[in-house]
Amino acid sequence: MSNLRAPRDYHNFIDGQWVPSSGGKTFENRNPANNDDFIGTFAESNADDLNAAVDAADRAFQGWRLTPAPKRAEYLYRVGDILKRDKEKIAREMTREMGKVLQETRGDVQEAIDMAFLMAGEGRRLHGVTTPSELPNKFNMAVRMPLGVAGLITPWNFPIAIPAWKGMAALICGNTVVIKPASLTPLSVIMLAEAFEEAGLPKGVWNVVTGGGQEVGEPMTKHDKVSVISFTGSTNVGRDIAIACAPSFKHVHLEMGGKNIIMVMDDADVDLAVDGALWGAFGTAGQRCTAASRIVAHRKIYEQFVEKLAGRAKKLRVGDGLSDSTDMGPNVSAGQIKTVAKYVQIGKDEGAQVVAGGNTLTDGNFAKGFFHEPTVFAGVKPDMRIAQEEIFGPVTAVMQCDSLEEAIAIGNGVKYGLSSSIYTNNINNAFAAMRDMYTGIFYVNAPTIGAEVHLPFGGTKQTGNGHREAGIAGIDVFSEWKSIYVDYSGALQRAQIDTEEI
Ligand code: UN1
Repeated sequence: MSNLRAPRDYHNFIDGQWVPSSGGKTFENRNPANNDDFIGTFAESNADDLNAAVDAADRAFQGWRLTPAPKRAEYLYRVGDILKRDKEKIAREMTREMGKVLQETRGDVQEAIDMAFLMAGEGRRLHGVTTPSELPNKFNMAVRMPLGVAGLITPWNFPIAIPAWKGMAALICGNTVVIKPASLTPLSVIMLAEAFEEAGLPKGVWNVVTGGGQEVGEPMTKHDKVSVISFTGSTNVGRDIAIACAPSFKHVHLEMGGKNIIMVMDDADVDLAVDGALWGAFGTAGQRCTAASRIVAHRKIYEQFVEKLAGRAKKLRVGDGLSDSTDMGPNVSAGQIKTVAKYVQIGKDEGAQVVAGGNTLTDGNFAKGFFHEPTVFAGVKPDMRIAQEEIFGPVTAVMQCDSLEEAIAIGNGVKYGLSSSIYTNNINNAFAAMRDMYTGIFYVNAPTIGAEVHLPFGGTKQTGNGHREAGIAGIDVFSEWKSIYVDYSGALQRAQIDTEEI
């Protein structure tokens, strides 16, 4: 632990300054693997703090908007380099505040680095459209313009990657940013702000306000000067945000729940599918929007698959994510552990069988953290609550099917549509599932997790509201189209009227 930061008071980052909340309130942040490990206090902000940050972002907007995009990109390249240099340090602090194992927090920082570089590259593209006019001596094009102040509300499960997905896209398009990180993982976003500060980003372009959803998030969704909100979190909170943004027609991008499925066909490489299911279900202790919380296995390989999966799940080593010998870290909070335990009970009451795990861990080293065993339910029916509702913990529900068609019907039979996957060696099955699964992300012979930053990320149905982040799709959220017509004929030319009939 010696190379971790000493506890201290962290402040908001507003207009290039580190400032405490105007109300003087703070909240504590502790390690979910060991509650005695105190990380520091953070500003418990209020609407005045949020207003100050939005005013700073609004003042900075004109200068930033008019900074050429390739110049804006230079700051992003610099931030990418700083994150690369500090990757290990940031990853360790992130494991300490969020719990997932070090390999995964390194991946989280890497995702932020990748996004910084991807969006920096966009600074020399941000392509628009040029197209012929229907009239002579007239030039037509459509260009992207920024919206203004972007309000970002980000989750705790990818504490730096998701802020970077949203933030890098917002900045390269010429928007300024106010971000409210999840209260369970504020330090990761503070560390990102430190990188922006070191990169010399102009003051007011990136602002961080820590604190609660009601105190900071809600006023953000209602603020006149915030033009777009981008949120990742639960479907219920996403709905409230959409409603709060509706009266002012604020743009809103929502990335919400998932109930992702792995389909294992009778012609699959079963051992490969077991590897994928373990990683998909128990990576990040199941706390990913993309987690494989459902599996459907063909009747012919079902028994074999369940036995192997349960055997491997029992062998996963649960513990402190900072230790090299840990495969799966704690859940992020007491509340999260309670939800997991509640759903395990629901699954038992519904008649599903626990074939691995099933318990909260409270003895010895586990006593001071929020640990739960990797848990596999078998004999699950598609309409059971554990097969329908997002749990966001280390629990997966295995079902049985007789055909690809049935697997697809089960797969699509939930209210979410984020990610899905098939294990098969039959190319026809793979292509049919690729076409018919109504999810925003689909994998063949890989689990439901593992999205890369240069492809669109998001989902259908109650997972999203039609937008995507990451890739080029990510810049659609943070830019508006302006269609421009330049008439150099010297005469009045009327579209649709002064065109010659042929
Ligand atoms: C999330 O689950 O909220 O594809 C994000 C993945 C990661 C991102 C997940 N690259 O699982």
